[in-house]
Amino acid sequence: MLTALRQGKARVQVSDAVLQGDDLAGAVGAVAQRLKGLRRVAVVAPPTLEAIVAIAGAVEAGVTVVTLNPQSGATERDYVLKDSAPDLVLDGVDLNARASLPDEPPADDSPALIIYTSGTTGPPKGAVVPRRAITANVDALAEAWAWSPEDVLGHALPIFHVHGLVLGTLGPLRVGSALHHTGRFAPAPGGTLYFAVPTMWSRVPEPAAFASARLLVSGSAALPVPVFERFVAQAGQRFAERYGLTETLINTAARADGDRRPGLVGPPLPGVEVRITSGQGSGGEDFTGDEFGLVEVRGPNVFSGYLGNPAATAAALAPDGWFSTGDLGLFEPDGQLRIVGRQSTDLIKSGGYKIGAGEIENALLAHPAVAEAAVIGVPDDDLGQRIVAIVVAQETVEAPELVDHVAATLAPHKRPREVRFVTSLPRNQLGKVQKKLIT
Ligand code: MLC
Ligand code: AMP
Repeated sequence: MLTALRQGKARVQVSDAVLQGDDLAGAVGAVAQRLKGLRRVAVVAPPTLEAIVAIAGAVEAGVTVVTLNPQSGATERDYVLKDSAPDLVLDGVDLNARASLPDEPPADDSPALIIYTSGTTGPPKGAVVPRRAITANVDALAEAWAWSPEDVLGHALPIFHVHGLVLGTLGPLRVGSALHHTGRFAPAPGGTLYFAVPTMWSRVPEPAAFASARLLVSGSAALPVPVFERFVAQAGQRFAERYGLTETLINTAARADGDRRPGLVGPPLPGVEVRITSGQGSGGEDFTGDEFGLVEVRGPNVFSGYLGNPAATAAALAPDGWFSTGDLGLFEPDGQLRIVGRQSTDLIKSGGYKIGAGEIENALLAHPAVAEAAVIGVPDDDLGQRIVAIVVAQETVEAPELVDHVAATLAPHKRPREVRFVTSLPRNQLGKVQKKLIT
């Protein structure tokens, strides 16, 4: 799968640490030889050379990788490890070890990654991403963006999610472009191609610093139009926006040689089918023209299901291969997709992370001072949406204590940015919280 790495043509730099060529292939080979024969490993994945070598080694050994957010709290970590039951948890590897890479496992339906992604209620689900999804998607993106070994890819994304992992880590190891993970998001020396979430792009103090790049890519959440226009004016750059999900990897992308317009996420990638429906699944009426509806996707990029959760898989993935994204969108006359919103208000996108309201509500309810809790996403200039918790307390408690409780039990990015105390939550006659009445 990681073709360039196998050919000794990959280069990875994380902050000031570099590993390249045969040294990189040898270090990955040493991990692969150590893991060979195992079924599944969990890798603690901070953005480090060690974690990149660990993930690449497992992937090349044909072992399924469960990626762990290094900042996950005990509740989240315990859940993921119990649910995925790995043979081993890998937290750091020896970068000085060298061995040859084992024969490449066939690029088929065998699972390469299990990535945990939030749903509307309950704990996150493990999306099983097969090897063919990764190879097909990286190759389609390479074609769309003219991504080549000549590129130097710069990013600062977390490497436990699709954006920073499949596109930002496995991508360059397959394509052969150098990878420079900068730690904090900033221009990389000689950088030609950049991947980032809208929050990172909107925080860039001097867009002109990216003027010499070949292509700037934004994704994982909607890029605000003013940010797009600021980069046009100050850097002469028009972003290529692309649209994806953990379950499908990337579905549509503006092309390097195509029309790149604010608010549009491009046409479908080669080999990917995208349709807009009324939401009735494969039996539903397909929408055409300027109506918006539910976005559905089919292709080799689509996952194989949620780990150990056939009911959730069946609810999202039809037997004929169409995956229901839960996003609302429409096709522009020129064939580019516009995402206009999401079906569920219980899925919050904050800083490019998808966060389920139910998971945070459950974490808050586990705090002894909390009697009732409702979590909503509120529009936010910096994060896209920010998490706000509405809480009915049964004991005296200060907001920072509840914020820290969520950060420590789940993960810091899931913490509420604001806590509002109320005496009761608005409920309907069946007792269901009416989030639309909370603003
Ligand atoms: C703050 N911190 C706390 C805390 N308060 N830690 C513990 N307890 C508390 N109460 C820490 C944080 O951990 C972090 O530490 C620092 O303070 C700042 O936190 P933040 O404000 O939450 O984050 P910030 O640094 O502002 O990050 C913004 C961001 C981040 C954009 C860099 O949200 C991000 O990396 N987003 C990328 C998400 C992503 O990759 N999504 C792709 C999903 S795949 P520290 O040490 O970390 O600085 C997908 C498919 C697709 O969507 O299409 O791509
Ligand atoms: P995740 O579950 O973290 O993979 O998030 C997937 C979701 O991110 C999608 O369902 C969309 O709602 C959102 N998303 C990804 N890319 C874009 C984009 N370019 N524009 C708007 N929303 C996006």
